[in-house]
Amino acid sequence: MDLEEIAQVLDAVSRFVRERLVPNEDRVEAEDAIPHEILDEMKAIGLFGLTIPEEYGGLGFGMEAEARVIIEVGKAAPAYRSAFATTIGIGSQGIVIDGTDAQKERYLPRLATGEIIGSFALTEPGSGSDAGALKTSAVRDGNDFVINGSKRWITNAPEAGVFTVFARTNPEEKGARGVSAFLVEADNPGITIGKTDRKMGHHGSHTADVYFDDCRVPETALLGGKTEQGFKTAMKVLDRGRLHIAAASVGIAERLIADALAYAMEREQFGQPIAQFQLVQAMLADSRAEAYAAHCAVLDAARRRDQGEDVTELASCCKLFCTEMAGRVADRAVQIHGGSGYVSDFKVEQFYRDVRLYRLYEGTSQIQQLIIARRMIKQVS
Ligand code: COS
Repeated sequence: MDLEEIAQVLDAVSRFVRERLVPNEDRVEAEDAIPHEILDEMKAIGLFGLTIPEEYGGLGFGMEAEARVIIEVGKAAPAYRSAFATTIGIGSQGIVIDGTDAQKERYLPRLATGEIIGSFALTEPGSGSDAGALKTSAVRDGNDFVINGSKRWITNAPEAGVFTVFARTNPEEKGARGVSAFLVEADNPGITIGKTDRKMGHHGSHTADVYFDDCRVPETALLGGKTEQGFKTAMKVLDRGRLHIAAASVGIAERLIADALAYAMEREQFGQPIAQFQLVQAMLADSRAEAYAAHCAVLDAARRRDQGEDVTELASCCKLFCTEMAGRVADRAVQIHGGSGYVSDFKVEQFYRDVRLYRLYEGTSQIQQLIIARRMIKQVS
């Protein structure tokens, strides 16, 4: 896509956010579901195919264009983005980056239209931050692999059509090296989806455990046709995913700032709008400055990724800074709203809960710090 076409998509997405997503936010929160008609509209705009290559029916957006779209969509309740985010991100990028031609042909066209939802099954009850310690096993049996184990908090598991599942094929190797990735279809009789988790926020976006009980898949389900490459695939996918979450954090921060400013201009105390008070202005100004820095950082790292740079360190810098920034901005937005920020009549109460997740998933802030520092040390040793 050329720049003009990307600008047209961005324009359509901005309009969609204002006219369709924001007005339906209370409904999504109350019903814990994205309305079907909105999902259909997302598919029609191309959101489910945003990052899938054009030859497989997607829009083929690079990282910068994706980040720009996600900043826009991020200005509405986070559950909307989550509906398509795993399909364009962690649930498809393993196939895009490392899949065989046959795997690409089998899944990418249906992912791009939203006909099937892609999901990413890495985390387990016993392995979260230490992803390489996962215990789910995949044992070769003739031309098949048999998968056993369980996965935890898997986003979009109840809706998924295909899971990228990480399982240990080499039991001798306890760490990251023994892990392989498989594409497992949700209608496989060896899969059971647990009950949908009750969460602090992100209502309308569903997570659940996924259980594999003698789940038999053909060897063609092995991602890229190679064993023991799964952990690297996961890390490559997460490099992109972390920039995506950073962009989403920028979007929600910009929304919270706009809402807090509007409230501060309207709410009067001591005979004047509270926006006239310097202590309120300080909260607005700090939020604006931090969101601006975060916006610039995520676009810079995204552009570098598009130019072929290794952005592992920068992706972690962006994930760390942008998600922590969104947490601070949400906290100030509640403070500016005062008591109104603590009741659910205004959206800040919900967004305050929603943004908390950004500092946890796709690697906690502490994991990002660890990745950044490890890279810094490696560069000088
Ligand atoms: N791209 C490509 N390869 C990568 C990579 C990346 N971004 N990051 C690591 N690798 C490779 C390493 O080079 C290493 O390869 P070799 O075995 O050939 O040396 C291999 O992967 C293992 O890497 P490492 O030794 O760094 O693994 P660790 O077990 O120490 O784990 C962390 C590293 C902690 C960074 C990783 O487990 C992690 O990201 N944890 C968080 C998981 C997460 O985000 N979970 C959220 C689930 S999705 S919602």
